[in-house]
Amino acid sequence: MGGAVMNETMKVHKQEAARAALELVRPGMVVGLGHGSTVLWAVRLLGQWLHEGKLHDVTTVPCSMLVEREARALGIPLKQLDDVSRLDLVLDGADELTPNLDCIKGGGGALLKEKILAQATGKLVLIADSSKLSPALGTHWPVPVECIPWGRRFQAAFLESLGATVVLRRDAEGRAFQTEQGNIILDCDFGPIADPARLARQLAARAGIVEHGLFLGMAGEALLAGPQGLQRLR
Ligand code: ABF
Repeated sequence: MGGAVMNETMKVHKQEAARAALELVRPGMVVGLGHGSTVLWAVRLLGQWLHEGKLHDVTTVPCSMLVEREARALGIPLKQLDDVSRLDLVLDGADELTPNLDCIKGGGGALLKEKILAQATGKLVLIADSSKLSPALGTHWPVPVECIPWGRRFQAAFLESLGATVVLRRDAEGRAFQTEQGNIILDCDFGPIADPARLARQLAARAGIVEHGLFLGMAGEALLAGPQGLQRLR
């Protein structure tokens, strides 16, 4: 399948997953918004539904400036996390996920604030193209590790000692990518990870590592769209 056809097909799947997630939104809800293109499709559809009156009285809490800009441009009510007392639902994407809903996130660089949102709600719903489903985390996607810039070479050496091939994430201009918090990201290719929980503990214990992209046991549901239609994993 050619790249353009693949992209168009994946776009349709992401839109399908986003639509299915919006069916979970009820009037009066406070909904956290993660980052990524699938969430952006949900934001665009939410804006349309609010405009058409299909939905009303929804407040969103975006976790990235990019998604916040899109929500604001569409007239979607939004608040900062510290201005709400609860998050009824969080919609977010994933880079790779396993059938038990563990996932790797952070391909878009927003993993820290995404994980804050994920831990602030009782209902994290992942939305993705079904191609993100994998037998083991790390099969198709590196684990993003957000570090403070100071001492990054020592962090890279530590991550290599855990078995990773480490790449400093760069922006389009070739500069070290900066997260919204001013940190760097080391993309760590471990290959298929036999014990994600153990790796997560090792990463969390390391001074200088701010956050990592292993989201384990956090999602309550995943809506995956693909050639076989919509899959709902719980
Ligand atoms: C965000 O969405 C990130 O954690 C993840 O990297 C990205 C997935 O992007 P997309 O929805 O564009 O596939 O949640």
